Amino acid sequence: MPVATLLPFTATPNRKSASPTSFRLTEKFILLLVFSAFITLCFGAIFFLPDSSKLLSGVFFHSSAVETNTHTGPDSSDAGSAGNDDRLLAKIKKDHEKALLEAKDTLQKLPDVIQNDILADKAKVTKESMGKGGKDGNNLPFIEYHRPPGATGLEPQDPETRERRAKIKEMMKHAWDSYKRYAWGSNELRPVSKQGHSSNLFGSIKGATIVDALDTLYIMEMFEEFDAATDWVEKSLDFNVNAEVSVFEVNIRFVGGLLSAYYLSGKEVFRRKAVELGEKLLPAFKTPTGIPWALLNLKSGIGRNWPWASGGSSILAEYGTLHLEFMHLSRLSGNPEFAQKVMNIRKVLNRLEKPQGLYPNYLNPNSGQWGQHHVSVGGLGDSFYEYLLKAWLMSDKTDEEGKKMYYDALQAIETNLMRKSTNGLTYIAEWKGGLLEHKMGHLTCFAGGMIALGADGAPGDKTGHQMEQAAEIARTCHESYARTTLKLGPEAFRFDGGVEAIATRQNEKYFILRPEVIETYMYMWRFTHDPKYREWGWEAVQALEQHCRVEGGYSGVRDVYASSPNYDDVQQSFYLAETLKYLYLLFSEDDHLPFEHWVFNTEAHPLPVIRKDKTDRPNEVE
Ligand code: DMJ
Repeated sequence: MPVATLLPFTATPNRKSASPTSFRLTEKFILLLVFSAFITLCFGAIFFLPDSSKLLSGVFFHSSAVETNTHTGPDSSDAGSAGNDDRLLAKIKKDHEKALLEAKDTLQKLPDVIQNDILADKAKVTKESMGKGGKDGNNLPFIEYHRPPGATGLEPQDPETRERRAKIKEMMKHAWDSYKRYAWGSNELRPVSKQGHSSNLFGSIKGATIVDALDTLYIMEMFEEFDAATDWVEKSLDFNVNAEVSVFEVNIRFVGGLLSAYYLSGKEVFRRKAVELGEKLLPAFKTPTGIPWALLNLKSGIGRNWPWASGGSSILAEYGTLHLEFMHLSRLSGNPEFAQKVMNIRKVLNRLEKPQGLYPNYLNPNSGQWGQHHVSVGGLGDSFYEYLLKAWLMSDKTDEEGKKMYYDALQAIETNLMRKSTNGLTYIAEWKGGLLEHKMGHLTCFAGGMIALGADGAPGDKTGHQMEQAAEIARTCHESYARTTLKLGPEAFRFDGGVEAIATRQNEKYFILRPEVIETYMYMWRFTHDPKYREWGWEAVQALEQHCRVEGGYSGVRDVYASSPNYDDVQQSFYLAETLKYLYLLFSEDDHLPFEHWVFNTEAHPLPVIRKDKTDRPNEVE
């Protein structure tokens, strides 16, 4: 049935052609009656139906106080309106005066303080808006995940390299399986006594090896193991502990490990856990200068410094090794506070006079003054320099301040600490109040890789010079291994008393599965493709297999000059995070975790470069 036939008074072609005289009088009368009833109904509707404009304004427009006042109108006959107006005027006047006073206060503040206030206000607003459900169920902003390139790599072309890489994967499997079998959930494994080991660096946080190993498992494509580790993180990784932790260690291993696992896998649980832990570390910054405490009770938020550290000082390599992780935490959480905290550290450092351009290892967080004038590119100082360079690289080379601080510091190190032995070995000594101690730590050996990584951006045509320095440091560190019985490097070696690259003190002869020398081989291989770096790496693999591998995993040894190993019975979590990862990358193609897209934190956890033109997509690199 056509619709038109159902409607009254609808002209149809037939009706149009009909003559008006065809209506009879009674029909006309009835039509008039119906028409007038309809008109009456319309009028009634105008007066009695609710005001539709008001209904609409509730749905589509938000009425403000100003609008309400306007609607009420200044000529309202409301008896109380005169009183209301007076109160309103008084309030406006008060607000105005308050604003003037605040402006006056602000003008008296230093620009730095004003900027900090603005940043703090911004952080507060962000935090509040996070609480108002602007974010997902975990109070985190939505982020579209894009995996950066090179998360996994192709098999190497050359058969020998392929075989060697496979061997390193087998070593990882042995280390991981042993940990899983004997120490699952503990921080580390005791491979000889086959039980768990808990370091007090992590308080009662558990699972350091699991979190530290996540990204190594992923890049080696050990996905079954990665899934088991992920499951443990989801169900058992707990930061609600009433215990004191090392802010630095927890940051580089746990926050760093979780961030890398997130960027490699895209699993939200890692982002959530990283941000949760990062927030728990924030109270460490509650000091008069904002230089964080070394130790923090995660429950009470009370911090302190190591009692042995120069009159309660904070340590350069600790407070200076938060930058990369905290920048990523801000990107992933939408909370600028993390970034502000680490940028403030730089501000404090840049205000201080530096002896010979060097950064002393100790800084008092209360006074903002240096403690003892000890300088080291090894323990207590090392990763501070590394993070200056990597902050610049990770910022897509926009962090000019980090860049300048790095190259200036390196120049001061070259002038004051770098020396050549009688037989031509370049080393980096330690500096104590102006006097040199001719000792180089195993930890200092990372500097070969760092200098090579920064050589390309070196100012004043120094690229070649810095590459030579890096190669010389790699050679010295290789010598420190080659001159031992076990072919593994001592904790520290000396260039005095007639020795070169040899440990002379009993308490410096141990090897705890550290990565720094292999880390430098890996960087040198990538930049030069000189086969000697792979050969040196392979020598280390053989020594590890021969002297550190035991049935229950891998152990450190107490004396690298002894004829047979005396085990320390600890499989350090960094053995899985760093040593085995750098070895694997040394025998991988260059497009596996390529340097133009990834920057390694000091625990070898890869973090993507934050592209300057992709501000809204923190993990997108292309
Ligand atoms: C690691 O935890 C990190 O590399 C840190 O920066 C220094 N020491 C250990 C490994 O030796």
